[in-house]
Amino acid sequence: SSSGNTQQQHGSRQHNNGQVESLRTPKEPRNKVTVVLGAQWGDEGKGKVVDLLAMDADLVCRCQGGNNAGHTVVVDSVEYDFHLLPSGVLNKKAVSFIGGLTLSLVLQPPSLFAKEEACRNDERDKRERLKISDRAHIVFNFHQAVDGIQEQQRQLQAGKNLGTTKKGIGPAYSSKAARNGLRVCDLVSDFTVFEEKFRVLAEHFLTMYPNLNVDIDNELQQLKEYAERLRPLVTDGVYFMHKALTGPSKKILVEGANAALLDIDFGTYPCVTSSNCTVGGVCTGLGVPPSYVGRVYGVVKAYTTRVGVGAFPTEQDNEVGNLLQSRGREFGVTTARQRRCGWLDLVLVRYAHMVNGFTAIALTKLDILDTLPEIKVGVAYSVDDEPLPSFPANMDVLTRVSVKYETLPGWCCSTVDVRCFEELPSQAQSYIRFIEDFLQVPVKWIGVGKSRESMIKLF
Ligand code: 2SA
Ligand code: GDP
Ligand code: MG
Repeated sequence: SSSGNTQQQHGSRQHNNGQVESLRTPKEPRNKVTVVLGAQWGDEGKGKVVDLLAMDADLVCRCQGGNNAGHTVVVDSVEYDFHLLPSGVLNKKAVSFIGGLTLSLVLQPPSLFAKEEACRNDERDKRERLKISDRAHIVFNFHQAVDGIQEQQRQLQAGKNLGTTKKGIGPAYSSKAARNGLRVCDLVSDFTVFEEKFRVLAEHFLTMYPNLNVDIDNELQQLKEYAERLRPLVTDGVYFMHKALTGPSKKILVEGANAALLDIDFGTYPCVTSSNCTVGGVCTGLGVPPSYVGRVYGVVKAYTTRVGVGAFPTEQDNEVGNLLQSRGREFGVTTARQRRCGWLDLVLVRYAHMVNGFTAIALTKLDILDTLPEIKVGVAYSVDDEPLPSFPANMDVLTRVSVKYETLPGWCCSTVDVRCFEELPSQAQSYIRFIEDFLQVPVKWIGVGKSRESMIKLF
């Protein structure tokens, strides 16, 4: 019997060896994700690019930020604004996934249940088509109220606010980092435990901000209701993504919100948002291993805009800026604030490329430049006549840079009906080629209007 045992052990060892061998054979990641990221200060037209790519996607994910984002999609002359749901939700075949972002459950009514629901059919459809990660952090009423108070305090103390969207993003991410935040998994578990933690968190903010107006009991009552509405949509986000990445062939899209220069680590700190809006945020927000990150598309507006406070080297506080603002209808989608406008800053976009490693670029709003006889492009920075090798970390330095511009001829005719590169006026073609040469990244799409069709595909 002892020899029988040996054989058995030997046999199983051989079997294990076979498994080990096959584990050692390198395997290509199965369903890599395609990522769409803002390459400037936001509002580059990410929503439109995602909508276009989502037409044949199976899964569209948001991975960071919150309802500070405002993404516009125009289909059949109907304009949709998305704040929390991915812009791919218009494709009824795709599943929308809300991953590691801050989920606003601010009352009356929370964005998630508001007009975005209008895009959906019935309750059953919603359950199948919308999934929310159990690891998403929740933005509560007091987070939003504190955002407003902090902005007031910044203005009073240092004379400088950040120009936040006042959606509670900063305070909610602070709770996350302080490790007393509450997540979706807490909300849909034992409500008594959730209630206890919620009261502690609310009291914590009340201690810091005694004038804060919080109706804890009322909010808890509402949250209990929301928990029931959310429960069918909540899923283990990491396992959900793992199955999508390693299961049957799927087209997966990730929609970045905000943009590289608003990234908490790589943006124009402190005038930034509180999440990682660069490519790393895809991995940390969704639990996607880096080897599963496939194509990374940077969305670049043909000029630059910024909403909110902070340095903006190519800003044109003059007729050019006014023209870009009015022709481009540059107003915030979430707050209706007027966006500041200026020339395209390639130093900045090149910096965004250093961090994100763009596969290709979607250049939007080229049509807004149609009436300009000359177009300038920022190509280098210097401070006190000293050229800067790259994009400075220090906002005070960025405020003082002088920009070296290249002046390119305009085309002074409409591009809105153009649908292929060769039909663009030669000056517009040169503008695109200049950008590609400078960045050493190909331009894959050119936007010449708001609608889904107004997009020239180059390759
Ligand atoms: P927050 O609210 O804490 O994230 O604000 C911090 C900074 O981030 C900027 N930010 C944005 N910039 C451009 N677009 C955003 N979304 C909306 C839009 C903005 C709007 O699509 O138009 O409606 O005003 C967005 N969200 C945050 C913000 O201006 C602060 O500088
Ligand atoms: P996002 O936050 O990056 O999704 O961008 P927003 O939706 O906040 O802002 C972009 C605005 O530009 C929206 O009003 C879009 O409808 C519009 N838009 C996008 N691409 C183009 C384009 O190529 N031409 C024009 N004229 N408008 C565009
Ligand atoms: Mg926007």
